[in-house]
Amino acid sequence: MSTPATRQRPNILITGTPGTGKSTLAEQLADKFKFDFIEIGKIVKDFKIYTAYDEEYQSHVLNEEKLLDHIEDRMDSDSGGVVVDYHGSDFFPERWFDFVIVLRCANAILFDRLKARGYNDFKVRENVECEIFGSLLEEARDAYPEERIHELRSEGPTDLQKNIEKITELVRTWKQ
Ligand code: DAT
Repeated sequence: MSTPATRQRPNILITGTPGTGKSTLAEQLADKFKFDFIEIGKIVKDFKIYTAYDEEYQSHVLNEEKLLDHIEDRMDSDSGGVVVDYHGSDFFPERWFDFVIVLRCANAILFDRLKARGYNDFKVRENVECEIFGSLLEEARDAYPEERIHELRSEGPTDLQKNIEKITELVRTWKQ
């Protein structure tokens, strides 16, 4: 069983409302640090780790237990060095993550991104409301110690660069 105390490299969770830029950031971080990238949404689809399809949300309902089993060996390895991207945080074991990055985005920008993705009106509205209420930040705060959580703005290319720099610094000074 791996914990922040036993890990050689940190594990990073990138969370936030769909469309806030998680996979964009996570991919670049994994590439920069030579970390493994676990894109939960892709794994769920590729390995059919869901219980049903929700027509209204136009998405699969995640089988959380099966997903945890699927990634457990990698996440519980003391080598660490994993970037995980998911729009949820509270069902992962708390010990798995050294940094929990919560991306935030202005409603109008998020709206345009989700529309561009072809989401239906219901799904766009649900996600924009989720962002307005800060639901994913609250979820992270309920599940992880405050010092591991970093709320970062993700609205434009400058933010992306700043966020990469900020997380690079966190990784560099980790355990110092
Ligand atoms: P998520 O993985 O959270 O669903 P994404 O990484 O797929 O989000 O990004 C959604 C869209 O927004 C995509 O078209 C890329 C764009 N995007 C992401 N981060 C951005 C940023 N910092 N500046 C401008 N556009 C960004």
